[in-house]
Amino acid sequence: MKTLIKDGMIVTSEHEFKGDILIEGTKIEAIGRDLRVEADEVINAEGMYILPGGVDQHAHFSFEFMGERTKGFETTNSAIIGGTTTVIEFVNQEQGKGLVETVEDYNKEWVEGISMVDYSFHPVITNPTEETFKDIKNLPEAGYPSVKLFMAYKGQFFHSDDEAVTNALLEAKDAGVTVMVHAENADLIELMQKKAIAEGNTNPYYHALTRPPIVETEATERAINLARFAEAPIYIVHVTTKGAVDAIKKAKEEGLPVFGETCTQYLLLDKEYLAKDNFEGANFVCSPALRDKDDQEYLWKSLKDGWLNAVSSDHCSFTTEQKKMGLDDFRKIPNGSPGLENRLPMLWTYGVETGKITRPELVEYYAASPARNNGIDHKKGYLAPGYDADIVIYNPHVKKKVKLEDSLNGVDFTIYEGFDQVGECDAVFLRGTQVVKDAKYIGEQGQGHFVKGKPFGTAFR
Ligand code: DUC
Ligand code: ZN
Ligand code: ZN
Repeated sequence: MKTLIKDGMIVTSEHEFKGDILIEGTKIEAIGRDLRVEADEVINAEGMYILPGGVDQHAHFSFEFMGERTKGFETTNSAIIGGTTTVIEFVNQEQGKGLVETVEDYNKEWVEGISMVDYSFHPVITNPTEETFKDIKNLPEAGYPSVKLFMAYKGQFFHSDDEAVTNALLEAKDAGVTVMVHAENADLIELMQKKAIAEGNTNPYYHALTRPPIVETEATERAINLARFAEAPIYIVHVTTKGAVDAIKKAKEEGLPVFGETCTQYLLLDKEYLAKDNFEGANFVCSPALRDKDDQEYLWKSLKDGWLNAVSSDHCSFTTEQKKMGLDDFRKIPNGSPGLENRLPMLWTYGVETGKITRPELVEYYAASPARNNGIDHKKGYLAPGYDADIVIYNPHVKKKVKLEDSLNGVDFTIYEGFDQVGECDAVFLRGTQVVKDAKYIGEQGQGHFVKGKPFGTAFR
């Protein structure tokens, strides 16, 4: 089957030009002006932008918080409708199992045959034993060339101390495995949380007040120092605040291999959303907490200046019912908010349309760079012959508002409700198969494939 997409504005991470793309089977066969080829189907993309399918390197379809679990891969059509064709999922190590074993079992039970998006995995260390650290060197062969540790969340089974982070860094560096950390100071958070609760401050707003920017800045600086000690690269996930960006910037200026991403919600939302009435603020409880408008501006600038190298979603779908677990105590509100489907349209609307980033920069942060970071850039994140035909045809003429009724996130709210949206994914192709048509999802459950990542991603290059 050959499909020819004609006369669209093709956007790569370097430039944009008017042209055609020929898909043959699952791959991009050719790109150019006025391709003179026979095709089974010809799509006129005049007036549209053609982007590579997005790669979201930070998703939680299986996050567990105090026994509550997020919606799973049966809701990954929400990724596709938002132009993301590959997600990389964090999988918490199960007690009594190794990292590779955990991911393989998780894939079989929860992902394979269910996912609508192509996928890969980041194992998360929860059992910091010598055996676990030794297992890190087996990750590249299995195709998961990264490992994550949570410096936050004291008392939870997935919390890691500095010793664990350092051991992971020491073990990962020769194997080309990228160590990712969620950097927040767990002790400081606990101290502030206890004080807030003792003073009777139980509502969601205190989630933000007890995780101020300093807890992230301090842990980011510490993580960088642990990497400096281990002489290993490090990747800081969901950077939200000026102090943390500055720590990364300073390390880069010293020549250290330190990298970081931010997420859509930290670019668009601020902590006042947690003050919404009727416990609605709980929907905006994620960690790190939402910050202030100044931080948002600094994050946009940091993308522009190259201090941060990706924008992820940190997609994490808990329902309002699940959030109610923390009705009387904000510490029990499951952390996380959905947002995969909004990542591209919000970056377009609030980044490209406002001139904060260019279209090629958008492609870099939402597709190409996350593909390189995770060693899948031989197949994903680019529009070029030989690559998987993961393609978005973006219609920039649509103007609408984000509404729950249009959402596929599987829960009963969206954190971008009422936000203006410029443009939408008119068509999406996943390995050559059309899975969005006329802005509607038309794919099938189980169409997603595992993507094997290669070691020595960006952090090592
Ligand atoms: N933060 C969240 O908000 N959700 C999932 C995990 C995390 O660290
Ligand atoms: Zn995190
Ligand atoms: Zn996360």
